[in-house]
Order: sequence, then C-alpha cells, then structure tokens
Amino acid sequence: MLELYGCRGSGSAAIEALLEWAGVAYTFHDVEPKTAGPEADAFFALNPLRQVPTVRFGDGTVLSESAAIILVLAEQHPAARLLPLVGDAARITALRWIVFIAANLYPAISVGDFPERWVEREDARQALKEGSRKRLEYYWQVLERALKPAPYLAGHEMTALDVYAAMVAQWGPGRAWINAHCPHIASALALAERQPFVVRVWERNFKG
Ligand SMILES: N[C@@H](CCC(=O)N[C@@H](CS)C(=O)NCC(=O)O)C(=O)O
Repeated sequence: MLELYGCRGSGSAAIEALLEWAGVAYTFHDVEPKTAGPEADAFFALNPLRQVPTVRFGDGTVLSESAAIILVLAEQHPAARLLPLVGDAARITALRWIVFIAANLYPAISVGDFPERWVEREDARQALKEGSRKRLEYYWQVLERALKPAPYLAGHEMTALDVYAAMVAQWGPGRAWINAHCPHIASALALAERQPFVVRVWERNFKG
C-alpha cells in the first residue's frame, strides 16, 4: 500500500486530498523530523532533506517533491482525471502553474519559515522573512493576472492545480489577503474547497 509521510498543516495535505480524490488507499505517517529517534532516522533515509510530502509506493520506490508526486499520481490513476488529457491545452496550463507553485511559492514559504538557513544575523533573518512575504504576494498577483478561472484554475474541469493552489493558499500571505487582492483566483479556490474530499482533508489539516 502507498505510504504518505506528512504532517498536519503541511504540503502533504494536497497529496492526501489527491489520494482521496483518486480513491487510492494509503497509510499516513505523521512525521516529526526534528525530534531525534528511530522514526526521524528512518525518514532521513527516505528523504535526506527531511521534507514532507514524501511517498513510498508499494514496490518500495520513494518519491519526494510535491509537484513530482502530483504528476506521478495523475499518471498512475488516469481514470481519476487529476489532470486533463494529453493534448488538451488545459493540461499545459495545469502543468505550468503546478510547477510555478513548486518552484516559486513553496520555496518562498520555506525561506520565510527558516531564514536561519540562509543568513546568520537576526536583523537579516527578519528582513528575509519580510521579503519572502512580499515575494509571495507578488507570486499570487502573477497567478491572478495569468489565470482566467473558468470556473477552475485551468478551465472547466477541476484539476490537481486547484487542490495544490488551495493548499498553498492556507499559508502566507494568508487567505484574507488572497481574497482581497486576487478575487478570480480566490473564487476558483473556493470551488475546490467545496469538494467533499477537500473539506475532509482540510478539516484535519488546517482547522483547529
Ligand atoms: N520542494 C519540496 C518542499 C517541501 C517542504 O518544504 N515541505 C515542508 C513542509 S510543508 C517541510 O517538510 N519542511 C521541513 C524542512 O524543510 O525542514 C516539495 O515541493 O515537496
């Protein structure tokens, strides 16, 4: 059975939601990589960056990096239509912006969460945190300008892009900011968040 390594409120929520969308059975390992011990060691062996989400497939293959996990799940479960079909322009849109999120928004979140990985001085860390938030706002504005939700982010079908974007929208600059500054994106995210599997997964990840 597929094993998902994650932690509540993290990027593993998007993968949980996609697994539920596709009806894939999985075991969830709640990982706390910073607490030393055999579990942390075992996780380090799977992913030397100690980052979630990470999955291990039934045959033992390990896959990290959220965008790669999304693409592989879409490939393995074509009937679920996590992505539009090959040849559909909406697929290109979905792939472009999934990678955009993974390459830009997700790292900016990480820089803001762990400025000590980048700079030594406390004032520099504070400045980096603030800078990462401003950069995140800019990335959301890029999404708002580029995508014309109709009604979903990539067109008339909901795709993994909607779920992935709804997940990163839970983090900085925050949903209230996105609602105020990116109304088109916000309306598409709200549609994804109405899906029962998203409601269920968000409930255990982002509420309370
Ligand atoms: N590039 C990775 C980033 C994953 C990532 O940064 N995950 C966070 C949780 S949302 C994490 O595990 N952070 C712990 C750390 O970086 O030490 C991906 O797209 O999956």
